[in-house]
Amino acid sequence: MTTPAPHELIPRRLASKKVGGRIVYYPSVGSTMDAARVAAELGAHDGTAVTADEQTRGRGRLGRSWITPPDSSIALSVIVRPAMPDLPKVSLAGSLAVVRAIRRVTGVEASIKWPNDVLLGGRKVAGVLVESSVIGDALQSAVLGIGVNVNLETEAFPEISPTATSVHKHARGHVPRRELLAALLEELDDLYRSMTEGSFPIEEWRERLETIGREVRVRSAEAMEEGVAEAVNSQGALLLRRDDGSLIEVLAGEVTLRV
Ligand code: BT5
Repeated sequence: MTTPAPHELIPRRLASKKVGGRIVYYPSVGSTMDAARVAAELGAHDGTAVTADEQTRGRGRLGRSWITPPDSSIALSVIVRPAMPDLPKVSLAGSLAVVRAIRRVTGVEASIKWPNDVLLGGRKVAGVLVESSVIGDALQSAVLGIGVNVNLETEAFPEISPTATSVHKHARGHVPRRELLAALLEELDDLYRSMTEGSFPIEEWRERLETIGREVRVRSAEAMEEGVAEAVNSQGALLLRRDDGSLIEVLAGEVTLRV
């Protein structure tokens, strides 16, 4: 009997202690978010990672869709159970881990568009989504979802081609997904540990933010606000200086540059 070769995506060896300690792989799945949520409800360990070669119903925030065709992307969902006050940092860890992993594997420097898009050359190369399950005041579990376009030919998808990019276009050629996934899991492991130890590197995340100091328009679930993106606080919330001089804190939303 022969042992099947490990799939192209699955890392052979990881330095991680927690994140990626177990990896569940699907050739094709609706969304890794749903598969991870079910696994979390069944008691999967903290740090369990769910990944897929293809998603047929990949999703973004607020019901938007996330395109994940086969052989082209990383689709990853990680089960985490942080202390409730650390929950906002989970998505910051996601975007910072993507920046670090891309740098480690390709030497290319990505930036972050608040709150959590990862950009290369001003276009979106990765997106981050956190879904949590709370009963009463208690956080049961959260799922950190990360989608990265690795070798995706974005031109084939007119709905995203004007705004999206893929790592391979900036790294001169095909990028090994297994290596990038391994780096991503290891960086997430490092950031998750620093979060639980109270030493999350918020400054490193801030330094990658390209939004600070710019005139922006922020659309959140509640309202549309305009002003100068002045800073982010220790939880990653955006501090926006409105035209009337007042300063407001925006927890989540959509940023466009004001022209
Ligand atoms: C996000 O949402 O950016 C979060 C995306 C999270 C995807 C991961 S993949 C693994 C896990 N499983 C899932 O089902 N989801 C997570 P948002 O900020 O709402 O951005 C969504 C918008 O990005 C869409 O409306 C499109 O305009 C655009 N978009 C969709 N697919 C894209 C892609 N592959 N690359 C770049 N932009 C894309």
